[in-house]
Amino acid sequence: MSQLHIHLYTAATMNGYKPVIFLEEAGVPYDLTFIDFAKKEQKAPDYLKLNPNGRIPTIVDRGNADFPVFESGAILWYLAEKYGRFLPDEPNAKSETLQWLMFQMGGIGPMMGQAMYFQRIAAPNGQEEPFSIKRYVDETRRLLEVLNTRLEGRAWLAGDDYTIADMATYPWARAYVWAKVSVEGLDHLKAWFDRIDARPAVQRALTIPKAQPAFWGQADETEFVKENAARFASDVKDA
Ligand SMILES: N[C@@H](CCC(=O)N[C@@H](CS)C(=O)NCC(=O)O)C(=O)O
Repeated sequence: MSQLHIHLYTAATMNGYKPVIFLEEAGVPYDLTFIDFAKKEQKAPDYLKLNPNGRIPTIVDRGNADFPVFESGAILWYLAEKYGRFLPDEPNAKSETLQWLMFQMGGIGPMMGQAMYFQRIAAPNGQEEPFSIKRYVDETRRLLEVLNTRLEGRAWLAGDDYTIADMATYPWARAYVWAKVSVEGLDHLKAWFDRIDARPAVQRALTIPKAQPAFWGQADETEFVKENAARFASDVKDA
């Protein structure tokens, strides 16, 4: 039997879910290695050869001489071109898709990531920083308002269809509870959440490699918060 082309290295985080969503949506067979942060597997020398940044996700394409791709936006773009799915061919629609993909990669991800870090990792480890928390929570809310305005009168972020821009943005924006950011009044954004929540491939993807209902505000957070803060405790001490 021929080998599967795509091998995915990932974990149950916002960036980690993105390629899983693509692969499930496209119905592409793949196999997966779960990267355990508690064991620092993302910093192992062999993994760093694939992803010099020492983070997840990464893919290796066995169908392309074991070509490695890191950075979740670049992974979505690579998969979209390889499989001809979820990235329009028409130049303006393609550019719009990449604009909203970059908006996620350069804005929503970093800002929400820091809002989560200061509240969910630093604070429970004794480093309470209200100034930083306010900065990242306010900036995240502003970026979610930009998404809400964009989604007024349209179903998807770019072009006429669901694209890799939606796939990249959804796991972050949808985790607004985890970032402790309100989506009060952002009705177009909430309607877009509902549309993506309803996609069976997305529902499957959010259980692979592991379901984290606390991210999406669907579970009692107490135990998960402790576990999450403990996973990253050494990072806070080293900071
Ligand atoms: N810009 C990168 C960010 C990757 C990233 O920050 N991944 C996080 C999980 S969401 C990670 O691997 N954290 C582990 C660590 O920092 O050691 C991407 O989009 O792929």
